[in-house]
Amino acid sequence: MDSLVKNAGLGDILEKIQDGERLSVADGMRLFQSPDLLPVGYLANIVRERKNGGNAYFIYNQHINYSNICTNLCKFCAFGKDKDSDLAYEMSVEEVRHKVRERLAEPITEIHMVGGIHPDLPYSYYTDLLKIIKEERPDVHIQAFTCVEIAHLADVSGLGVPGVLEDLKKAGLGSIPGGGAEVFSPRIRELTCEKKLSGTGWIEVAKTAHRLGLHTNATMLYGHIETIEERLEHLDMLRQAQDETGGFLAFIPLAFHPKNTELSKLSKLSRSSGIDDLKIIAVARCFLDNFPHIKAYWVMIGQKLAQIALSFGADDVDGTVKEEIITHMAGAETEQAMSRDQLLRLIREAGRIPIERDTLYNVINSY
Ligand code: V47
Repeated sequence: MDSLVKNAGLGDILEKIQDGERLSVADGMRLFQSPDLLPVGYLANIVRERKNGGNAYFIYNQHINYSNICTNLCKFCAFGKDKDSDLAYEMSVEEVRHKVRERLAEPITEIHMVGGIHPDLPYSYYTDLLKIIKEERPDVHIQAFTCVEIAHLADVSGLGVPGVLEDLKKAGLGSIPGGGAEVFSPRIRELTCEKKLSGTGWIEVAKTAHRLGLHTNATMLYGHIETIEERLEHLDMLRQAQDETGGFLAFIPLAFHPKNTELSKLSKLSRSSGIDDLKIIAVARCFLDNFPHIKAYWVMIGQKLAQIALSFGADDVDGTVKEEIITHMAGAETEQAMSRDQLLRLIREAGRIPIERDTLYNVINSY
């Protein structure tokens, strides 16, 4: 395989990776531009193996999207709706309690909860959500509110970002998911989500969370109008932030799903290819040398490709999920949930050891 990598003109990058040397942005560009997927995957697999050995992680989790009402109305999003839309919804705190209660018999360790940027819900609604989840399931880890929602809540509460994070922590927040990052480039934000928190704003919220002891994840929404330069710029900003704080747990590339989105009405866009899905995971694994985990989120790329991604740099496939709305509103054809047995099979068949983890990657069970 080493000769295959050299024949692909990537011999110097192989040497860097073998020596544990950091890749430059130019190296990352060459990996993206390489027409040879297998050598890029091989490089990523070296990094994955060094960091995570034979382990591949999953989690028993539940997703709750408390409301899709959103003032940002990003052009790539089919989930967010105007308050007056027929498709708008908003769960009451008691409805969220019910959602948690109806699954108390399951060994759920994480509740992943995000929503839109709501124009008029009071701050107490958000702290009440956290409190009632903890009342129903005291031991669950709540991973909730993207950096974009946190910035919004900092405004609504008047507490500022550090203040709101401390307050949400007291109410039960355990960590912050990676959504809302999209592509940090001001050009992409201007064209697709001009009302949203800026890329540097997103990074600042994440770094503030890290400094207050809250871990966060990071995502990148790819496969629409972004260039590979903009992908690398995004990854570089994440790598620099991680150098400063060390608080990111996982990077999760999110494949753009065009159905029902404004962006697909403006220009003809199709789903990302399998090659691009794998390449982005592999380049991220090679480039983000300070991220412990790269997640192949099966909801976005399908169970089969997520399985293969475990040989292209990914060491995590996310979890049971149930039930996913954001990507399904945009045309995802994947299931809305996976069982633990299905996840075990997916991972075992990929030649990895299935590790059920909690949100912070503590081992719950090694199978
Ligand atoms: O923030 C919106 C993205 C995100 C579309 O942190 C879209 O572990 C594809 O962030 N096609 C929400 N993606 C999902 C998310 C996430 C999911 C699973 C695990 C974690 C984690 C984070 O989905 C949004 C946005 O970036 N999104 N619209 C779309 N049409």
